[in-house]
Amino acid sequence: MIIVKTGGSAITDKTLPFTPRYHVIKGVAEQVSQYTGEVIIVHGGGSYGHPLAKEYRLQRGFSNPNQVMGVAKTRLSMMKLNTLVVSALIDGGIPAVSVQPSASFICRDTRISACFLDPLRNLLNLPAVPVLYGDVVTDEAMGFCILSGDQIVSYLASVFHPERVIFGLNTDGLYTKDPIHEDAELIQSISFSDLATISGEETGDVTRGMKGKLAEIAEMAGMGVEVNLINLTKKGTLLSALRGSVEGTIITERTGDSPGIP
Ligand code: IP8
Repeated sequence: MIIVKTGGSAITDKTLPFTPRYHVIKGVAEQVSQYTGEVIIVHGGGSYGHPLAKEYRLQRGFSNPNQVMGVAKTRLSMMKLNTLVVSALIDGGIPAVSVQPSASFICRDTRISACFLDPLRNLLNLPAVPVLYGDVVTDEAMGFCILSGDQIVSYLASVFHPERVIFGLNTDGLYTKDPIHEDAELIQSISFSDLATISGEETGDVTRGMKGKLAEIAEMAGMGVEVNLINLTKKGTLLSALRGSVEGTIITERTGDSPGIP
């Protein structure tokens, strides 16, 4: 099995609210349709999730009854983006089936504390391609919280032990520092233990951008899963990665020196 996370910054234009990048979503569908192995897809929120979550301060949980309308609007918005993604996958000939995270996961203090994954398991057995997404879910301590697609991915990795997890970004992979700096260099390979030396930037997302992503990736250490970071906005990178040829960053259990860090 391979779990693919399609990042919200790649599949939406984050500078404009509620703006999908249709060509990237269609590209994902075209590439996944050419891969015959078992896949779970999880997508991020991008401009369908983060602006609303921020407006209603959903990431800190319940403090005000007015936020409940924000919960409703954010869920609806994520369902709209999910419908676009699932429709493109179906148009590409993939039996993609939406799995609503807010109906299958519960959090406690923003971390997944309970879930019901039998429907997802049954879908895999059919075999269908389950499609999940970052969502606003109920939280036993905080009322509600934002559950990032990245946390869903690391949780599913701990349950299903995929051989690989692929994160599709709008940059080429992991850099030695924020790629806005000219001397930032792309890291081709790094171990989970060396990840802590990389200071991922916070992009203003409610789920903390690359910093949050790196924290979730670190959760996968010791699971024996290889993590790949690729640029989803570049043609063919997803299919290559699905087939084992990664143009981007490879994160593995390997310890010791990291020759991939320039
Ligand atoms: O983009 C966030 O998911 P992410 C989802 O995977 C919402 O961090 C609702 C903001």
